[in-house]
Amino acid sequence: MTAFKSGFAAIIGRPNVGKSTLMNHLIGQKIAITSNRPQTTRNKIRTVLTTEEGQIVFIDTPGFIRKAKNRLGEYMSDVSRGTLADADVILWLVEPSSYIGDGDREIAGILEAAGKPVILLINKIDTVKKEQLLGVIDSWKDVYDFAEIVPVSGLKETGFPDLLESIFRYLPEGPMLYDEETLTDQSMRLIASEIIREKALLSLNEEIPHGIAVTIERYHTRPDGLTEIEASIICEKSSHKGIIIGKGGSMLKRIGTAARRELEQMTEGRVFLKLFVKVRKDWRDNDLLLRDYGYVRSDV
Ligand SMILES: Nc1nc2c(ncn2[C@@H]2O[C@H](COP(=O)(O)OP(=O)(O)OP(=O)(O)O)[C@@H](O)[C@H]2O)c(=O)[nH]1
Ligand SMILES: [Mg+2]
Repeated sequence: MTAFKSGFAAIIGRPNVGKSTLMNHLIGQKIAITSNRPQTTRNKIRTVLTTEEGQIVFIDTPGFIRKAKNRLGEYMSDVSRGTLADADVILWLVEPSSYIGDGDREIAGILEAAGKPVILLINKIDTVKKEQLLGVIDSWKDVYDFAEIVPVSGLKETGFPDLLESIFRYLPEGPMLYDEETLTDQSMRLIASEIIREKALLSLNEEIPHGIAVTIERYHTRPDGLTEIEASIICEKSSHKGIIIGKGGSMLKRIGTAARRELEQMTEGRVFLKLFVKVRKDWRDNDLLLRDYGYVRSDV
């Protein structure tokens, strides 16, 4: 019997490479929202995987961006960088492509300074042929002094046994950090706000999704099991408000129905969801509003 291990594995990389999808599939439950739009994740999200070998606390992070366009972007950038200090091992996810951009080189520089073991995860290998993959590994291996390189597909759950084995190699011996049943540090209230944001991201086009936040005004589970949720979708302009509500309320209804269905699955009960839309001009550059919406610097 080897000793029980425990520690933190930070999941980092450029936007949209599949960090949140990978984490959800590793723990076997959707906790972090995902979408095909870059910069979906805005905060760090901890989830826990407990096996016989040990306990891995995954930390999902916002994608690394080179230049933030507003205060929210700066905040997200700080969250990503700040996470490195807490990690025992860093999982750097990349697309299965031989192209290595300036953003990737910048990440390599940041990791150099952090001085932690880094496992390169070549993700989304379901989208490339085996022959191509060898070329991709070859292009990446000199970008950084990687502890290991592991090809995976978060979506198809390919390469997971190898990945877990690699992660455990870099975790110290230690006790359980969370009790065995714990899956995440996220409250249901927070998860609910994120699910609503995800459905808005998926339903809306163009620039609007980046400018929205969701706040939960009321979250109450009645004795009969029905959960009542009132939430506001915050946007930046009144023209956006019209689009979010849609013709005769059709867009808001679509977002609400999709969110309610997923919330009902999660809570295993009925959900009554009431959505409002509010305009808060330029909230992404307003420190007070950022705090109100859960982007709190002291948490970084
Ligand atoms: N084919 C394929 N698609 C994937 C895989 N993993 C993620 N995706 C897709 O890639 C897109 C981005 O996934 P996310 O998990 O939201 O990516 P992320 O890195 O967390 O993105 P940010 O939070 O914006 O930084 C989504 O459309 C996913 O469905 C994979 O293994 N294979
Ligand atoms: Mg994400």
